[in-house]
Amino acid sequence: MSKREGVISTTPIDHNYLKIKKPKSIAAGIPAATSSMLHGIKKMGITKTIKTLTTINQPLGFDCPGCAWPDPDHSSTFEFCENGAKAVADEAMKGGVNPEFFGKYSVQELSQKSDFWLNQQGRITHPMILRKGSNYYEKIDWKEGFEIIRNNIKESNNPDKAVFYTSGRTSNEAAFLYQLFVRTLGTNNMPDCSNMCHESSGIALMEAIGIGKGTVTLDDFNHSDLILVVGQNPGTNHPRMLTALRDAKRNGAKIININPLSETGLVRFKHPQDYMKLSFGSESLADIHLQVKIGGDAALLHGLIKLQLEKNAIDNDFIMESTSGFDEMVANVNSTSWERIVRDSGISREKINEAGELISSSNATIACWAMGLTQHKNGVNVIQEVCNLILLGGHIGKKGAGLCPVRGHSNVQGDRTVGIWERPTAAFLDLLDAACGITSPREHGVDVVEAITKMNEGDVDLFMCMGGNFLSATPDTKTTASGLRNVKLTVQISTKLNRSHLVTGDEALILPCLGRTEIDIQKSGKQFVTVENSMGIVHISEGGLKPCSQDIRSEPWIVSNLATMVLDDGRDWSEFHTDYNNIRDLMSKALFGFEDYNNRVKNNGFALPNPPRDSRNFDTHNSLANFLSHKLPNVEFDHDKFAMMTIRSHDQYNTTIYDLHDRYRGIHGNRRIVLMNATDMTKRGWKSRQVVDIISHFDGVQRRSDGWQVVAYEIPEKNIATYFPEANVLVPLESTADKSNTPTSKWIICSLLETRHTVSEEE
Ligand SMILES: Nc1nc2c(c(=O)[nH]1)N[C@H]1C(S)=C(S)[C@@H](COP(=O)(O)OP(=O)(O)OC[C@H]3O[C@@H](n4cnc5c(=O)[nH]c(N)nc54)[C@H](O)[C@@H]3O)O[C@H]1N2
Ligand SMILES: Nc1nc2c(c(=O)[nH]1)N[C@H]1C(S)=C(S)[C@@H](COP(=O)(O)OP(=O)(O)OC[C@H]3O[C@@H](n4cnc5c(=O)[nH]c(N)nc54)[C@H](O)[C@@H]3O)O[C@H]1N2
Ligand SMILES: [Mo]
Repeated sequence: MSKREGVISTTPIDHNYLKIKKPKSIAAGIPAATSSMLHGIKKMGITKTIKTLTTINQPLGFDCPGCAWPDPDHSSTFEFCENGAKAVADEAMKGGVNPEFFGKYSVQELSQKSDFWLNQQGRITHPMILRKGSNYYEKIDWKEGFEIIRNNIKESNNPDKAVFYTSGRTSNEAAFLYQLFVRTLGTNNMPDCSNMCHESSGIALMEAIGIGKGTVTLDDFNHSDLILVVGQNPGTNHPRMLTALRDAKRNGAKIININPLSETGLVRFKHPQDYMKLSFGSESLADIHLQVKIGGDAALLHGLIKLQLEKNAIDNDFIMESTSGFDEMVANVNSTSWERIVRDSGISREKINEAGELISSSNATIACWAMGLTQHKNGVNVIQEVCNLILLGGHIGKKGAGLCPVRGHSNVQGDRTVGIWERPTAAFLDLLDAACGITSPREHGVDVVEAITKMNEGDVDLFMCMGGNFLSATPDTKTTASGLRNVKLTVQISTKLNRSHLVTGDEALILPCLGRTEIDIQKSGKQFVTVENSMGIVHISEGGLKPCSQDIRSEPWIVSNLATMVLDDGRDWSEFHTDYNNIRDLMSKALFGFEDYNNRVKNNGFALPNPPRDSRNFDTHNSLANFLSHKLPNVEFDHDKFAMMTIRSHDQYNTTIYDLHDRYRGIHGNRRIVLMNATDMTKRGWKSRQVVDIISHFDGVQRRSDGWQVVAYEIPEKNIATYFPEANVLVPLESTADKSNTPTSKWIICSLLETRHTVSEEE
């Protein structure tokens, strides 16, 4: 097995420059609008910028690859946000990562560049191969690439030794074909980014309400009295959600923000379009900020539930008719003392009372959440506590109310709906098998964490990724790297260069694909694809820009050609890429809720069935909504340590680094930052810019990362925050959420050591 000498797996420190400003109090507005235009113009030129920004999220345009937040029904003007525009501009870059580029830089040299630099080089233009023992990628043609994959699968002769990852940008059509290919091959080894993202939400909701998805529509925000935003930073990660929150407020709703950080977007918001109407005032959003300690949400929720019970602010009819487990839930919550609630949550009794008051007086409450809840050991449990609070008031299946997990990747929900799942249900497989004439394996496959373990055990011959950046997105970067190096062949279907192209198996392929923004022409003509947003609405996405290279292919084309080469299953796979209508026709038969798919999706799209939302029906084991209450997690740790959360800056899309700033938090030019409470710093005699090394502790094992600068920040004492993916080297592989196996990226126990070397004030 070849280990390429000198190839490193973590992001190197590129410089020590750091400028600290006051965190912003207003999100969006003119700086956001100019920032999106500038990003666009820098990366794709003026004409392309205007063309691109005017076709995002339009009925006839493409779905924004930025996030899964839904579009308003009548998007007559620009419906984009700063970060959506950045995502689009980033995809629309020129094809700089071409065979000449790969001739110039060895894999070893590339691995020593920063993530920011790698992304700046542009789009990948040709299929490339890294041959065994070689340090340079070489051009290869598509057919030879597919043959190499086929040979690997034939030699391995065991489908369970192949693992197929999916990131969440892949269209419904490509994802459906991909899972059909993988199941025909004979395995359910389909880990996906969801395993690290909203898996906890899916499991929690499935047990509680019988569907692993949220129950609100965008319109519900206009009819809501109260919106809880828990563990989510919409100003950066779902900026278009701020418009929905603003409109909700204009209609009289209140907003409660539950977060260890106040997060600019939730403080005040200024819609970029308002400038065009010459209205310059900003609007405040959150009415109450509950500055919970990291991991303190379960305690807080017990407190809020206690208050509803005390005030008898509960929907007795709904509870009697449609739910189960109420008495057990009440007994459990009553056994939690107020002392414990205040201590674990870090929030005073008065503040909790204030929030409890708003909740009890609301007739229609929506609860939104994201990674601040899912990426904890009790991720599933704490989301079920959110469900308890919502069920208690009957805030489900009625206007203006419901549960709203806010998804990340723009089609992560759709990918799961069409079958990207390592643990498919028997009902899903039965229908798939009947419609497609295959016999899918019934044994569950591996998720992300299990895949890494399997690689490290030498049990993976082929590791293929439909998008994403597996090395950097996963926990425990060094363990993941050693796993990847243990694989015979790694294959990345990608748009942009990333670290997963550099830390590879013995042999590695890069198969470059079209992005969402690009025109996709196949034999029958121009094609469109379909996606599902965070609220279960399925609609069309059609790119309008010229592809960055003639040698890249669409994801459906890649999968159907690969299947033709690898499988001998008697199916004519070529009809799928010739005309995507053929894929959708098969999906109509093979998937629940997709009847007459082609017609319905062409007709403005449609909402997938959602029994709790549509009819207050719950497809659970007892056909009732279930109160599921849990003992509080232990959030105690040694007095000299910290609980660390790893979060996103304003200038990144997951592992893609657009720039080195985090404007809303006042951080400029550097990402190796530890946000820390000033009191904790004073106790140690530290000032901002103190350089520290971070050591994480789990199960007696220490992981270390050197050279981070401390910045004083409004964060609870004993809590710190660092950026993902630089900090992933510190996230223990074995530290995962119960039931969902999601890495606990928001709960890493660390100590900080003063480094001897210091950095200059500003360079
Ligand atoms: N521009 C941009 N947009 C994106 C992405 C991106 O990287 N860039 N990523 C996309 C993806 S895949 C996803 S999943 C989403 C992620 O969207 P978010 O979930 O908003 O992303 P994170 O930065 O992980 O932020 C988590 C938030 O939870 C808070 N938090 C952390 N721990 C706790 C806790 O214990 N309790 C509470 N109450 N809060 C806590 C943090 O302070 C932070 O505000 O965004 C999507 N959209
Ligand atoms: N510590 C820590 N770790 C985390 C998180 C965290 O909060 N903290 N968040 C987790 C979450 S929520 C998620 S979702 C994962 C994200 O994990 P991934 O989805 O694996 O990572 P991304 O960075 O989104 O993937 C970026 C790459 O996708 C490719 N790409 C972009 N668009 C397309 C396309 O249209 N098609 C194809 N085929 N490829 C494309 C590009 O090559 C790009 O380099 O990370 C997780 N990891
Ligand atoms: Mo995500």
